[in-house]
Amino acid sequence: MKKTDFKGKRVLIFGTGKSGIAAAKLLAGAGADLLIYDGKAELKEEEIREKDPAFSEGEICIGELKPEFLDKAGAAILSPGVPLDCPEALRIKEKQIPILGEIELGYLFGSGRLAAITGTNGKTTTTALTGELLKRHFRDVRVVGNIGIPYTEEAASMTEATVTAAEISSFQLETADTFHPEASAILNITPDHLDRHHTMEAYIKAKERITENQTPSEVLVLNYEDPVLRSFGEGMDRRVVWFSSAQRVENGLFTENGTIYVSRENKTEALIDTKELKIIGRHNWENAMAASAIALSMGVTMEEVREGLKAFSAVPHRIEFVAEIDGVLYYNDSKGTNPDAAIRAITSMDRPTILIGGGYDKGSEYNEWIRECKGRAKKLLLIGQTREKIREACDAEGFSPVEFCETLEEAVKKAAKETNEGEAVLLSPACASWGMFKNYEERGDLFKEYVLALKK
Ligand code: UMA
Repeated sequence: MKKTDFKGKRVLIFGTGKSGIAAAKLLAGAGADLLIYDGKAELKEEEIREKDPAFSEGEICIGELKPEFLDKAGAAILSPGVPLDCPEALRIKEKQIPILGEIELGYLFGSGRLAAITGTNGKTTTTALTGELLKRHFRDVRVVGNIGIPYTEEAASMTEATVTAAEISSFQLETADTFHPEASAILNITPDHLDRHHTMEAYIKAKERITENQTPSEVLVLNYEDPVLRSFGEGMDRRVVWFSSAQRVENGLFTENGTIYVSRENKTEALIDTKELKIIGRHNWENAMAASAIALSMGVTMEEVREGLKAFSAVPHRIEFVAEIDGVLYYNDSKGTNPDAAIRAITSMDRPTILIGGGYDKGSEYNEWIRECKGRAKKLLLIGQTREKIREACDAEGFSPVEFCETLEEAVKKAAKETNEGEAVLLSPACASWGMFKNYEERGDLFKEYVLALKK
């Protein structure tokens, strides 16, 4: 579909969260008539109207999707959280109503140059960092997508001079059809969101869609140490730029003896000593290399990249230092929403740690995470739906002690009581927040609130 196709068209907005609100605003501005739908039966019409002025007009349907909406709609915009195989989406497809993801819509209305980043872990840090590096060189830089700023919120005000860094999740890639970044990156692929994608193959396929519309001369940044990505890149008709934290690569970036190097056109140049980075851990060197690869490919200079890397600090909720209370360090890793992210957090800790984990069940396996906790976590406090499943993994792996808590607040208080000076408390759930919290931000913010309350 084209931008102009929306004028006078009735468009079904599926989902009334951040993406739905931004898409509704954009489309109302483009002269579309809105049909607003949310499947959450508990919602009330007034609640939706009050969410944002964008929903003050237009018909609203909640719970069961009424047939009239399907009869009237000329297109449907899916929020990322809506699976393509849910009954309502299937009904929309059956009626042959064109389905566009919110990202696709943002892309259609946006302008300028675009870099897109995906991966199981590190994509928020890498996207934020890419944005910072681009800002050193370009005047109008936008950072959008899964990071929390919908693409559709920024799209209308973009110009040809705009340069965008977009964090794109596997959910968003499922419905991104003509989406075409000039540079893309896949950071790593480990099991996540299997409740939504059902199989690892489908999850990998979704991630790989990020480069689908790129041409052979366009840049695809890939992690050389990720077996899935290595074989994907080796057969790929793209300008592949590798990064590796373990060995030298040609035409790419690598880390050797604590220094990040850039190798291109038969020349290898030191970029930065990793000690100069404010973000810690090997996984963050990888994020820094991926962001630098994108920025360099878009015209940012080595010196600008170096300065940007030095200035950048961690994003909130990602192994974020919260406070030191009675000699105990508190870290918030609420964004550790899958086992692989949680492994990165626990392996970054350099002192005995009480770990708070558990949450919504996405169908993940926890054994590897628990193995990494051995010798690092002195105790595991579990909350949420996955408590039993994680305890079973602990039993299987011989990890103890483990205790259940009813709430996050109870877990924080218990952790504070049971830690001594020189130790740490880490919230790194390995699970999504849904069910107990609105999102990982709310979970992390509440954690920080409970921790700071210990001071009083
Ligand atoms: N809804 C339905 N039916 C469904 C699913 C959802 O009606 O089957 C409705 C819900 O009732 C709710 C609305 O849709 O009213 C929520 O839509 P949403 O889940 O897409 O959430 P948004 O607020 O639009 O936020 C989305 C992303 N959320 C998800 O992908 C789940 C945000 O990523 C993103 O920041 C935002 O768009 C802006 O682009 C969050 C996330 O958890 C951070 N992402 C996952 C991750 O990082 O692992 C992929």
